[in-house]
Amino acid sequence: MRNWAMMIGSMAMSGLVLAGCGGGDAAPASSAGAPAAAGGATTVTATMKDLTLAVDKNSGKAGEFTFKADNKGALAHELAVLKTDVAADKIPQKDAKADESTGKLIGRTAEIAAGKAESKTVKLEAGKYVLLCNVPAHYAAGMAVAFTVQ
Ligand SMILES: [Cu+2]
Repeated sequence: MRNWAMMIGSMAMSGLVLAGCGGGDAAPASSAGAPAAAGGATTVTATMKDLTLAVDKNSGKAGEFTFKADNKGALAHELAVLKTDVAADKIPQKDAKADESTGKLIGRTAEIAAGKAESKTVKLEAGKYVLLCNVPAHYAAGMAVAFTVQ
């Protein structure tokens, strides 16, 4: 967690001060202005570059997940959570994008400018998901990763 100090700062700002929480995975971290539900949310950090997408974990237990999308690239990116059994690199494409209608879109961030980060909290049931950036041509370039919920 390289942004630990930053997250502590934003949690303090939003009043989410941890009291004796020992669980690294369960820390309700989020960007300022979008506090995660208290307790229990699994935080997944997605780091985006031009044009890659990497996550600090690729699975978790059913429940609330806070995806923190950190855009370290020079282009604008987004993070979408799609429920699908299709492999991350095999989603059919339409108009230079992954065809989200082939799965179930659970949520997405707004488009994130270069150097910015945005968090999205969603509730996920057990199953297979793909995390992707669906800015035109970015999915085809490889901005997608599999995510499993147990
Ligand atoms: Cu992108």
